[in-house]
Amino acid sequence: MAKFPKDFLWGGATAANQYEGGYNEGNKALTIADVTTSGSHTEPRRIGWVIPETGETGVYKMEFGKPVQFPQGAIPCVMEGEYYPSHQATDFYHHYKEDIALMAEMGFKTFRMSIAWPRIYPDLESEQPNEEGLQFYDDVFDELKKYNIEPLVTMAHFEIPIDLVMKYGGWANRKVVDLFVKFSTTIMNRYKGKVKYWLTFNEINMMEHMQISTIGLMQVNDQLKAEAAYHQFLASALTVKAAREIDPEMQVGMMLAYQPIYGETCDPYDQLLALKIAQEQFLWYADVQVGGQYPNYKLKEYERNGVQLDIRDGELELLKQYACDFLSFSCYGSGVQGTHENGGKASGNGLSGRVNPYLESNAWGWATDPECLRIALNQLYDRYHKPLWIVENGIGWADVLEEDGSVHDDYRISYLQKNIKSMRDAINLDGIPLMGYTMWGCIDLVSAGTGEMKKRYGFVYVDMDDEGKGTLKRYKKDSFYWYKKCIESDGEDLD
Ligand code: P53
Repeated sequence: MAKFPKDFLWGGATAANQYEGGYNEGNKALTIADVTTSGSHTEPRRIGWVIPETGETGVYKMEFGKPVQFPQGAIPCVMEGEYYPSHQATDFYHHYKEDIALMAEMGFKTFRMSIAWPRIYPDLESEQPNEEGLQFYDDVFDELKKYNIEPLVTMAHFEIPIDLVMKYGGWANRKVVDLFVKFSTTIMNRYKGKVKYWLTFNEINMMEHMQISTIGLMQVNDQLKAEAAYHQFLASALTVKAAREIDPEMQVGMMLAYQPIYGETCDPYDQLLALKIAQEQFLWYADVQVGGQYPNYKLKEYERNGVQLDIRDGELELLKQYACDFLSFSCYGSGVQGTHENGGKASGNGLSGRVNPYLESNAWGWATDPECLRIALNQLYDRYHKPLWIVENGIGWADVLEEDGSVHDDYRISYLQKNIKSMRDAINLDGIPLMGYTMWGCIDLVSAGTGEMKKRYGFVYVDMDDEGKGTLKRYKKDSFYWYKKCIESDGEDLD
C-alpha cells in the first residue's frame, strides 16, 4: 500500500503579514508590509514615499525581479485613501481559536505560522520585549497544543520593521545581526517546550527579486546584496547556536524558494543555462545555510564583480558549525530556461523563465507541474543529505462562494492529488526523508505577490475582498473535506 509514514507532519502554512491583521494592536510597530498597497496580476503593489528635507512625495512600484530603487533620501510612508491589505488581512489575530479548530478538524499535525518581529520588539533597541506580543503567541501555541498540533514557526517571513529600514538601512548593516539574534533568542527562550521546529528566514533567496520586503534595502547593488545575505547567514548560524544552548530538542531549518529548472532543449547551452540559473537563484543560498560554506562558483562571481565581504575571525567556522538542521522549501511548480529565440516568456511567478508547453497554468500564469515535488526532493536530497520539509505548495485561484456557502474547488483538489502523489513516490520509491508537508495559505489570506484577496489558496474560504470588504466569516471548501480524508488515510486515499 502506498502510504506516508505515521509520524508524517501534515498541515498548512501561513505568514503573519498576510494572515494576522491587528497591525497596530498590542503595541505592534509597523512593517514594510503595512505600507504596501494591493496590486493585481498586471499592476504591481506600491509603496508611497516622502523625502523629509524637501517634502517631495512619490510612489514606488514593486516590480518583481526589478532591483529596488527608491530616490535617495526617501522614506516609506502611508498614503491617504489607499487600502493596505496587511492591516486586517484575514484577521487570525482575532480568529485564531476558530481557525485552529478548523485545522484540527482537517486532522492537521502541524501548523506553519510566523511571528511578527515588531510585535515582540516594537522598539528594536529595547532590552525589554513587548509582553502583549509574547502573550499573543503563547495563547496561539496553547490553543494548538489542545489539539496536538505541532507549531512550525518562521522567525522572519517578509517581515521588515520600518525602523530597520529607517534607522539601520536594512540588512546590509551588520548591527542588524545582533538585533535579530536578540529577537530569535527571546522567542526561543520564551516558547521552549512549546515550539520545537523553527525556520529562520522565509525564502531567503527571494532577496534576489524583492529586496525591500526581505532585506529592507531601498537601493540595491551587488555589494549591498552580498552584505545583506552574509548578515542573514550569520544571524541564522547564531540562531542555530542559541537553539542548541536553549533546548537541544529544537530543530532549526532553512527555508528556500525552490523549483526544478528545466533546459528548454537538449542543446548543452540550454542545460548549462538551466544549471547556472538554479545555482544563482536557489542553490548557493542552501550551499551556505545547509551545506555550511560558500560554494566556489559564488566566490568566483563575487571576484569577477568586485564584491568584497567583511568576514571576521571565526565567522566562517560559525557558518559551518551551525548550519541548519533541515532544509525546508516552497515549491509551486517548475521553470524553463533556454537560449533559442523561439521560447515565450512565462507570465508566472518570476522564477519560471519560459513557457512550458507540457504544463497548464492558473490565471496568474503559475504553471502547475505534477512531478515538481519528486524532482525537487531528489535534487535537494542528493546535494545536501539532510531531512527535507515541503513548507509551501498549493494553487492560487479566484474561488467562488456559492449561495449555500459551498466552494467547489475541484482544480485545487486535482492539483493536490498530483502533487501529493509525487511526494509519496519520492518517499516510497526514492527513500527521501521528508518530515512534513504544509500547504500554503490553508485558510485564505492576502497574496504576497499581488496583495490581492482574490488569489486564494485555502481549504477554508474567508469572506473578504480586494477592497477589504467582507464579514471575515469562514466557509469550508470542497478541498477541506478532501484533505481531511487524505490525512486520515495517511495519504493513501487521494481520490
Ligand atoms: P503569492 C513568488 C514566487 C515564489 C514564491 O505567493 C513566492 C513569491 C512571492 O509572490 O512567495 C511565497 O501570494 C511566499 C508566500 C506567498 C506564496 O509564495 O504571491 O513565501 O508568502 O504568499 C505564494 O501567490
